[in-house]
Amino acid sequence: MRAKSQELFCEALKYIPGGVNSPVRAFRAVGGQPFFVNRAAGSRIYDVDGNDYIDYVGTWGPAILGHAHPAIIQAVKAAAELGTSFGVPNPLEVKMAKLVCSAVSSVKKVRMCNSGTEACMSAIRLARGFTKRDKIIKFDGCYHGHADSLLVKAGSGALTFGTPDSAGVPAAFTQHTIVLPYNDAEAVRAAFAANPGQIAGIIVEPVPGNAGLYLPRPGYLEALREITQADGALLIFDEVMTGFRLALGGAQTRFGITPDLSCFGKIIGAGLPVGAFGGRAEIMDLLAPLGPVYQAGTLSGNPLAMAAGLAAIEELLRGDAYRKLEESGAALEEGLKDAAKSAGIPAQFNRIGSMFCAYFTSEPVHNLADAMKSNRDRFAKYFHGMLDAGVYLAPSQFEAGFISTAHSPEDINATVRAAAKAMKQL
Ligand code: HOZ
Repeated sequence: MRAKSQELFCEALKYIPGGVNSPVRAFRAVGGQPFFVNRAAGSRIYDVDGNDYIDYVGTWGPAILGHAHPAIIQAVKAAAELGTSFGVPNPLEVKMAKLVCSAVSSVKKVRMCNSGTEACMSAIRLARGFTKRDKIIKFDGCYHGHADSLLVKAGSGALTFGTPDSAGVPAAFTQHTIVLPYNDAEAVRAAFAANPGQIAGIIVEPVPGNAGLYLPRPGYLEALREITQADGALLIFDEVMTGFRLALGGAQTRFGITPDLSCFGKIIGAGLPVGAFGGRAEIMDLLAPLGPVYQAGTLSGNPLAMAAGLAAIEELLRGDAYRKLEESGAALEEGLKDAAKSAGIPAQFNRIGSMFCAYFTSEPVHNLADAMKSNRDRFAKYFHGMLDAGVYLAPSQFEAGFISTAHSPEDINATVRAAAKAMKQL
């Protein structure tokens, strides 16, 4: 059925570790082999074998407008005609910085980089430089990219493949990382009480989307804000997934919290490699060349990436994208819940806006320990059932799904029909 993909994968295995350039793509968590895609448009991706799929991975978040949106393609083409990289400032960087600062009110200054990993790594360095403290708090199951000090009880591929604490990271590099359960404000209070004046900051995905998806309990993010403020530590929101997705101003706008620093990626580059971090001006001004915290990048502020991101954000500003995403999300949630119920399968469907995740457990999922109770064999069967019906979900229990504005009501209905069939076979 996917002979060409199989052939490519065999070839890839010879030259690329595991045959993939990012581990979750290898399908190891669900079994089988990845398919190879050579085209994507709107809500669909097309494999080299002539199959198409309704896509809920959306290139892991960036494709909020669907794939190959005409405004983005046009912007990238126009930028490419003028040169692919300059290594000196370009006007699009200024436009992007202004746009980010106006969309996210906590961000007074912003620096562009090349990935979410870079953004989080740099924000942590900046927090340490600003507070002159070493310790940081992260939460288990949260994933902030693959920088050494953050690969502790990490989510996403690290969790999927059972290496949440990666080999190759010296213990000394993570000795200042305190890991706590998510959604437990008392644990945070206790950590601050045990380490007074020593914690540089908390880094948190306000809505964790790298162990599936779960939501902050009412008051939890507020507590993080209050505790950090009282101790002189910084609150860093990793909005690589949620930024420009849950609202133009991200999760922080949706929940009404003002972090000190925020990290972005994904949508802000519209599918080109981009990250960004920003926040209070007096903190950001510690970055080189103004201050002593070093951070740099040859391709940072790349004109193609800026053009793509600007086109995406301008498109989001223009339409009623967030209303549409909410409607599609609600319809999908209702349909999938019904499908599980009529199949008699215990399942939790967590969703916020256009992000979602199904867990196969009868208990609500609020943190990593709850997420781990999901029946992963069942998830793998469900994944393949959906794939066979032409619906592509992330090939791991520990990833979120993403809906785009290109997903039509027909796409959602087709997905619900596929789920109803797949769930009956679990
Ligand atoms: N860590 C990414 C999702 N949370 C996966 C990236 C990829 O495989 O492209």
